[in-house]
Amino acid sequence: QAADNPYERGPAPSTSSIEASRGPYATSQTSVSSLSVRGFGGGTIYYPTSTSDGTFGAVAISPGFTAYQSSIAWLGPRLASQGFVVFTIDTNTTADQPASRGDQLLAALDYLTGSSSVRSRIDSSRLGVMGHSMGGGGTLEAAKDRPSLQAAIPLTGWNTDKTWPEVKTPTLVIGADGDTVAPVATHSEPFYTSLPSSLDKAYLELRGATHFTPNSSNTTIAKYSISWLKRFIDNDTRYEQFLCPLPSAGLTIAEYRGNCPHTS
Ligand code: 9J3
Ligand code: ZN
Repeated sequence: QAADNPYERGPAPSTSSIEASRGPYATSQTSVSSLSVRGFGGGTIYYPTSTSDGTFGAVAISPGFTAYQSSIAWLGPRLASQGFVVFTIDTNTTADQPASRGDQLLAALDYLTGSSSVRSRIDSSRLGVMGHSMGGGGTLEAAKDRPSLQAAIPLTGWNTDKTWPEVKTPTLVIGADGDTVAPVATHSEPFYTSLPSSLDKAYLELRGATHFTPNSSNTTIAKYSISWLKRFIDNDTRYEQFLCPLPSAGLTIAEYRGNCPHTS
């Protein structure tokens, strides 16, 4: 790792390395029973198998309304193999609303860093949150409630609260151009616009995508999520090249907005 950044992990990235189905780290996984935790519904922890690179940042990910961790499971090994501890969770009930999902993401992070079997592998100062739909709404709630979080990524997020000026966490809002459940015009776009203009923030609108695009492997979601998590959880400026200058619209991106250069 570079002497000037103690948090940098893994080799120098390239477009192909962030688009690959797996990153440089072999991963393991362990399941967490709902019976053994309070405040969320258990889940699966994916983590780099080796301990020789030191500790890693960590990310908790919530599914959406009526859904289980299986709906976001692809992100576990995809992100962990790039050098993160990733906790895909179940919620207490599949009907839990976004504010509750936000609390549950934070409870999952507290479990991960405080009592889980992988706690010694994690740098508890470098944490992030992600989620799909109401879990994306919960991602914004978690960031609002815990400004020490280093990165937040709502995926086709859904929330009745459209305004997020309180957020201090660098946030990448990912929407889908064909979403009829959480249309970008009434969800992701106002979420993005209402975040502070001084915040490191970005809006990625997927082209040819639906509300459920984040429920299976997607290279565009993966490459920009990896870049955002690396840039803001690990302070790894080697990934800035994929975020600034802003990516252009094209085959898989309908629109991309953001503020460059990044300030944190
Ligand atoms: O988590 C989601 O998919 C939220 C979208 C939804 O169905 O909200 C209706 C109450
Ligand atoms: Zn608000």
